[in-house]
Amino acid sequence: MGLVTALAGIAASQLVTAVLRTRVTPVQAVAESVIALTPGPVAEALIHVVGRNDKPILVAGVTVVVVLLGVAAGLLAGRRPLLGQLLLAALGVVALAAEVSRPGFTPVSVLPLAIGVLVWVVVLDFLTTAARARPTLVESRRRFVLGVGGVAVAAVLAGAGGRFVGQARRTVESARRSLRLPVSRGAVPQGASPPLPGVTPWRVANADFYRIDTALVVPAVDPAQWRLRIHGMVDKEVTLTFEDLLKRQLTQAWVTLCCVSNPVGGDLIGNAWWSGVRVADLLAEAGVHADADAVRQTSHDGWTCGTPVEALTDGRNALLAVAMNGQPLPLEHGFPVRMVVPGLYGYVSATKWVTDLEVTRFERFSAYWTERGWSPRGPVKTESRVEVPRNGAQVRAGSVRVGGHAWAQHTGIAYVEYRLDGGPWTRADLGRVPGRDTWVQWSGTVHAGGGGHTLTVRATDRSGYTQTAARADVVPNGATGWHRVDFSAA
Ligand SMILES: Nc1nc2c(c(=O)[nH]1)N[C@H]1C(S)=C(S)[C@@H](COP(=O)(O)O)O[C@H]1N2
Ligand SMILES: [Mo]
Repeated sequence: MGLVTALAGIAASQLVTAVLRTRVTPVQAVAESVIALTPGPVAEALIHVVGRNDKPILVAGVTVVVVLLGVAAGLLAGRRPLLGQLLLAALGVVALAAEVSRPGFTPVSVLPLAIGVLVWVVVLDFLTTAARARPTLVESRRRFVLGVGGVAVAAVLAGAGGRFVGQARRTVESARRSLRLPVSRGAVPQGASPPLPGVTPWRVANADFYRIDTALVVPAVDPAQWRLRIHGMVDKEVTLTFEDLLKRQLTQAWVTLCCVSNPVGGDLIGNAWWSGVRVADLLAEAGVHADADAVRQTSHDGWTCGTPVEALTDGRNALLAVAMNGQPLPLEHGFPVRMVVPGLYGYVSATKWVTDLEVTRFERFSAYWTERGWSPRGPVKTESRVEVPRNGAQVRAGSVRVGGHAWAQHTGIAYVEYRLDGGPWTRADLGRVPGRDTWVQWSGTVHAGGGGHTLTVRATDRSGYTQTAARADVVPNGATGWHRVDFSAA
């Protein structure tokens, strides 16, 4: 009885969410609050790394807890109906607190929750009354069973309906499909990839591009509604529509984006051809005050980060990007507009679904990840990794081809060296790159006799810095250390 009640309420709130197109369902709002309230950099590091996987798990977890509490309320209501109702009401209050604290909250967002709780209270009351009728009377038993069955069926229907009825996402997907942007797909430079199967392609396809964000529900931002406001320490505020943005001079460039949470040898990195408007031009139009040193960026879903004014105005291709590899940004990667800044980790620069740029000073604010123990400034560290052979691979003894990627965005890679076991460092062949802002593919050959081997790689950037062997954790500003793989030859 409690189970049916809980499911009915959740399903009803989901249906109302879908019909009203509010941003998140009450359950998702609670799950988002759980993320926001998780204390300590370690817990956050976990969330950051787990990326896309934590979300369905978390939402499922919250659903299970709500359902269990519903069962408890049902059991309670069997004896003390008022207590059962009170438990449900308390649950409603927790969800309400979560919703109010979420970005994009409007009074309308309360409706799904209100209707969900109303359904709970009414259904529980109906079922307890039915259960209390004399069980000896066949008639009332049948009525009870019919009641439970009816509510269960209605709940399933409402839940299913909620998934399909007028989702905001579908509207935005179709707006995205009908966009024709004046962008090119970008040609991969000749010689960027040495012929070595098993190495990640130099251009990472949109569908394969890593994804990191805190959004439980991918924001569905209609380009017709999108606005970017530039304000704060500026001579004059600027507000742009998507159309305004497209009228500006477009810049297109290869830029490699990576995540501060990428462990040594990890794959939270991708390279793409980005098309967008230079942030420097827009900031110049607004007139940045001389004493400002930071831009506080805010996304549609309330995520924030702080970017040095210098990185946005020093001549590099810091872009408000509208396209990725010649396509409008995928929704997951920030449609309709995101920031991309060569040389900075994503957590301090690459705001997806960006809507607000406040020119300010670093000491005046903290941002989403800096509040959780990560550094306010996040320049990319010089790194490299082995992709061939894979760790644990078995290869034929003799001459073995090896390779991978190295990166030091906006500094550039000077050379890459690899070493078999305790042998001498050998310089790798480097793929051709268009500039300093992308990763570089490296390759080479080692002579491996039968048995176990270790291959180690290290890169030196164009400032003359060679990667340190000292291992540092990803918190607070990026991992260091040499990547090595173990393989065996026979
Ligand atoms: N709105 C929003 N933008 C965001 C984030 C986020 O959580 N929310 N995460 C940032 C981080 S930590 C990274 S590494 C990049 C990842 O961009 P991608 O998902 O397109 O690869 O987005 C950045 N932009
Ligand atoms: Mo990140």
